[in-house]
Amino acid sequence: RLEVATRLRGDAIDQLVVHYQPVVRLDTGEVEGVEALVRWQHPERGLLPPDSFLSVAEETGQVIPITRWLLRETTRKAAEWAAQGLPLRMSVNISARHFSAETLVRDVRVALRDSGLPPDQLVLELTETSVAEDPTRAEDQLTVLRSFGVRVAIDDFGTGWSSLAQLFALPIGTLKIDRSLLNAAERAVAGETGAVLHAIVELTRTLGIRSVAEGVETPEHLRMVREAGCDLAQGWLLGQAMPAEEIPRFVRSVQ
Ligand code: G
Ligand code: G
Ligand code: MN
Ligand code: NA
Repeated sequence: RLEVATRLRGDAIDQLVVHYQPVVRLDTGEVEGVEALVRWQHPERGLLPPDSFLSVAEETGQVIPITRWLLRETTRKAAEWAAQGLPLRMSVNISARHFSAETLVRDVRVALRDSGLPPDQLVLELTETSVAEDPTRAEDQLTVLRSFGVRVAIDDFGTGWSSLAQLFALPIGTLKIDRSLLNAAERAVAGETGAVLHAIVELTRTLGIRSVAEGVETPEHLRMVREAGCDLAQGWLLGQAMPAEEIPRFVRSVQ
């Protein structure tokens, strides 16, 4: 772990690559957007998943310059696709550390300004736990970000045990239902997972926010999330994360 952290401090940002996973509209089947997922193209160890280096980067604070770079890279990419007639909403994961830092607002503003991307095409994904840490500050931070016109999604919903009242008092536009719920469908009575999904979707409808089902891996998963009325879905069945060059062809092939 230490070795990895040390290496990231050098020129490793140059070795990061971004893959993009399609986010699909369940009513039309169209790709509405993509989620940016970072990987480390390590010179000796190959392509490393984010889990293997982001937790250390979070501890050292390196996650902030990494995400700053990622915001610039992904907004530029989304603006480039839009100029090619392929407008895709870009979702970027923001770590708890970055969310609680002063610099996030500036980093988002600079990325939007330099890329020219319309702000409503950028979605910041925050976990339940990072907004629950300090709800008052979270609300202030989100209000400023929302005033730019960017969208905010709560990621990994259902894993954080946060206060629902506090969570839904925040100015959020989208709820991403953690894939553990669909994973549980294989173990639990399928009807139970369906009922939970229904209840979550009802809740989002009432609150006027959109729902994304994550981890759609099988036709049965897809059937369940359609039946529950989720707005959007993501998962291996619908499209894996892929390099930027593959996105235009993928998006056109499903439309
Ligand atoms: O795509 P993958 O399964 O490898 O991602 C694993 C985890 O890493 C996911 O929980 C995802 O949210 C997180 N992750 C991926 N990319 C980023 C990133 O750019 N920033 C942060 N903070 N987390 C990311
Ligand atoms: O925490 P976050 O939602 O950002 O995590 C996204 C992660 O989920 C990525 O690492 C991505 O590779 C992974 N992922 C995407 N689709 C699926 C899927 O259908 N099944 C599983 N198990 N993981 C998925
Ligand atoms: Mn995410
Ligand atoms: Na998630």
